Amino acid sequence: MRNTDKDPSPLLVRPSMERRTFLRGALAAGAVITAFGGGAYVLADEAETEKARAQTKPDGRPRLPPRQYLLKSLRPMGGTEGDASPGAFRLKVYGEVDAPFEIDFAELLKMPQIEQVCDVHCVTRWSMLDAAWTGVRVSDLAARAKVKPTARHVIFEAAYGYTSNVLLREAMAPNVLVAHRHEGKPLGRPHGAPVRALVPDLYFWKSAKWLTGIRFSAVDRPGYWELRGYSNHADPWKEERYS
Ligand SMILES: Nc1nc2c(c(=O)[nH]1)N[C@H]1C(S)=C(S)[C@@H](COP(=O)(O)O)O[C@H]1N2
Ligand SMILES: [Mo]
Repeated sequence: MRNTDKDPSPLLVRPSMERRTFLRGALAAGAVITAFGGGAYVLADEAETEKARAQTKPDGRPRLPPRQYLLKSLRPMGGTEGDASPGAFRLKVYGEVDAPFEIDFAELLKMPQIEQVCDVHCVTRWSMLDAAWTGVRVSDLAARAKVKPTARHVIFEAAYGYTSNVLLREAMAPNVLVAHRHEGKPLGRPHGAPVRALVPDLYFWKSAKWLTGIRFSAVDRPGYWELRGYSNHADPWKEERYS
């Protein structure tokens, strides 16, 4: 499989970090940066960043993981887009389960809907705080599929073969969703419309856009970025960036 050239993937962005740091120093906060091939994004101001750095999460971890800076909105990071129409959407939930199933968009909306505000952290060092999302808990999908006790891993499957792997234990966290709304609107196409995974506590590449399947597995299956030098686990607070 391939990702488009346009994709400012972690791999492509990594060598340009010094330039990014330079830009950050050189530009006024709030400046709209139009990145080559990557879409526009807006930096948060220093005051917001300092405020976030001073905060801690309820479990004592700092609000902002090490060496992250703030954006005011998600930065579209590219990837090969799937079919964005809700009408075409099917989600396959299968693998190490007793009751595999497939649902369409209308059926997804009939499941319990979670509205949550959370932070996300990209390995290219931007974070976005307090983003509003709506979706269905992966744990609710797992319960419906009757996941077998032998399952240990969740593989998120997306358009054009993109996958990401998450430990089952971590994917069952209440803040892990398949999300279809962001900031009060249907998910935008660059952000994975109609449905993406949302795993807020791991680097954002685990949050597969244009989601097509959730596969439960007894064995681990490193995904697209995990096979290309990125951490298998991807905990932003431990700075698990590369493998
Ligand atoms: N299907 C798919 N999902 C993907 C990617 C991708 O290339 N393809 N990129 C990942 C990466 S590296 C990041 S940082 C986030 C970016 O999400 P955003 O474009 O909504 O900011 O999506 C993740 N999900
Ligand atoms: Mo990323």
